[in-house]
Amino acid sequence: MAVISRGFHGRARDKGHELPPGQYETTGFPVLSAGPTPAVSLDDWEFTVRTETGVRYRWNWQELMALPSETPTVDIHCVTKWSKFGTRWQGVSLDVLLENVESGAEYALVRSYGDYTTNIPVEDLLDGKAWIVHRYDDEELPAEHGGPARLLVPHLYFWKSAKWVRGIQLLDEEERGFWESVGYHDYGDPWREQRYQGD
Ligand SMILES: Nc1nc2c(c(=O)[nH]1)N[C@H]1C(S)=C(S)[C@@H](COP(=O)(O)O)O[C@H]1N2
Ligand SMILES: [Mo]
Repeated sequence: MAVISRGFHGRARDKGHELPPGQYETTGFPVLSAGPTPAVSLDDWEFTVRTETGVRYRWNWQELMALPSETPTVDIHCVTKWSKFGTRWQGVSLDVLLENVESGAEYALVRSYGDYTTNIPVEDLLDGKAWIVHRYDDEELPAEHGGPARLLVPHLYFWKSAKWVRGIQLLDEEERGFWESVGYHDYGDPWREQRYQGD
């Protein structure tokens, strides 16, 4: 007798992709920016990690390019309810960037050129879950999608994936970012539908 798992049949699956609750699939790539697209030249670009004790670690563009990169293909989920399956990126894992950073901090506040911020627990940046990406679909990352480089943290709602990333501040206590301080969820897990504070 065939044993069929109810869970398997009860879920909408498309080539292994799954939609979190309340989301719909889009095949386009919407642009969502809270302000103007900042112009950052590669000569001036730098990425800074600042620890809870004030120690700074910096990478310029050449130094970022010299680090080993990965090519994650991931599904992304925006809190405005679109999801996009199978997006292809190239960038440096945060495991590589944070490897030699001495810190015991649990929280991170990610900062962008143009002053956008978002808060993420440090553990959600580690173990292959987050990248600083500089290429999308085999091309340089377009400025409207966060080029020269953006954070990619696909297991959280896409507002956590800060475009035009310029640094990460490590903190002992959580500080809220741009959307979190106006009511969006501190963590933002799409699978638990954590859209707003209190969800
Ligand atoms: N710096 C910055 N990063 C940002 C945003 C922003 O307004 N500024 N918007 C966020 C939101 S709400 C989403 S859904 C994604 C959108 O990325 P996209 O424009 O490449 O689709 O970027 C996130 N990162
Ligand atoms: Mo979003």
